[in-house]
Amino acid sequence: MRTSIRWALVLMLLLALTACGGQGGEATQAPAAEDTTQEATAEVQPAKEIVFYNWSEYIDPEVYDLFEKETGIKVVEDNFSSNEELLAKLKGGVTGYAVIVPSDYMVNIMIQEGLLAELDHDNIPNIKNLAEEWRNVPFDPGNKYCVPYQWGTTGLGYLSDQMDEPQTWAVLFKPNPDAPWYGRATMLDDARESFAAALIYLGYDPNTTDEGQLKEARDLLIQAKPGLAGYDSDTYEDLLAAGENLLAHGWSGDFLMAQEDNENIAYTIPQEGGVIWVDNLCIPASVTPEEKLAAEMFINFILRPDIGAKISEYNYYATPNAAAEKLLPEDFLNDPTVYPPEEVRAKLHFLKPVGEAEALYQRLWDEVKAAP
Ligand code: SPD
Repeated sequence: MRTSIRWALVLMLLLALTACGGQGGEATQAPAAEDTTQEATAEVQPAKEIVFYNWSEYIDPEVYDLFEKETGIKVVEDNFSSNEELLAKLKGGVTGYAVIVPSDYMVNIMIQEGLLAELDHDNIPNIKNLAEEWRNVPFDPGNKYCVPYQWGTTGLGYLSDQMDEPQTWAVLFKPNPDAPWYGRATMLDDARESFAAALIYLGYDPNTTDEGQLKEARDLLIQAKPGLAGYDSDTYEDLLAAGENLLAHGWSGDFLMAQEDNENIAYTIPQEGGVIWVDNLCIPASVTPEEKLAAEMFINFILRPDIGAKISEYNYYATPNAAAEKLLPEDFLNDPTVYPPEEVRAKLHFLKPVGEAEALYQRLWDEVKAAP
């Protein structure tokens, strides 16, 4: 390559980097073309459109517009309601999803099943923005396959103008026909989450593989059914906001988001404890090279400090991105629903893979769902 052309390219690259310097993150661009060798013709170009398979209401849709404006890549969103639904889709051989959002224990399962692609960290320089504690998570050391997206807790949301703060999971597991929330309460439509609530109430490990303990939890979940309006992981917070239900088992940020519609919504972790989790951005092994590059560019964009902060301000979940956290307002950082205080954190459990017992959880959950 002639020297003058080389310098022109260097200058253009510098200008592009300067243009995005104000964001505090690395440029979200396809990696610059190497010198004009024969391999350059075979270089992968990012897909023009990718599908993001996500939990519902979990990202500010404006992020898609900003990403498209910057890269020309369109992101289309599809939703799932539980980790098991996501796993079944991938195991069933579905293709076309470029970025998925499994929780901690499910990342572990998916790695073991060979369902995830390894990330090319060269395409995700903003990974450096992650807080140290999220760089080496036990389910994916060194972020080889995934990048933590948001974290939160599972507890009880309730209408504080219609009932006192629930102190114990007994509000669900000892149904009382005289309680105002009887028949106006929901539990998550999620085997591991609902079993975790029952196991924690019983004083057992929420990751137990003991069949006797699991059957006890199944019986407790069945016992709770008459007091429930149903199992729901997608609209429970809206039903609370609308005053249709008074009590719901669900995820912290969803209740905070619903507070925008009903200021009486409150959230608590019962005295027996609850679940803490982190959801992660990962790429299925089935992607094409073009989708993979576009997916990595999208993940890199999400890891930009301003975008990370924007997402947390939208969905009210805590960010694992230290640089993004610096941009969040004080009242957000001091909100105990987002960042539980130490004494509450001590009562929270991460769900872990349970190996062969996974099938037992699913079978017992089917029995719960089928019971009257
Ligand atoms: N509306 C977004 C909810 C995200 C919940 N993910 C948590 C899964 C924990 N098992």
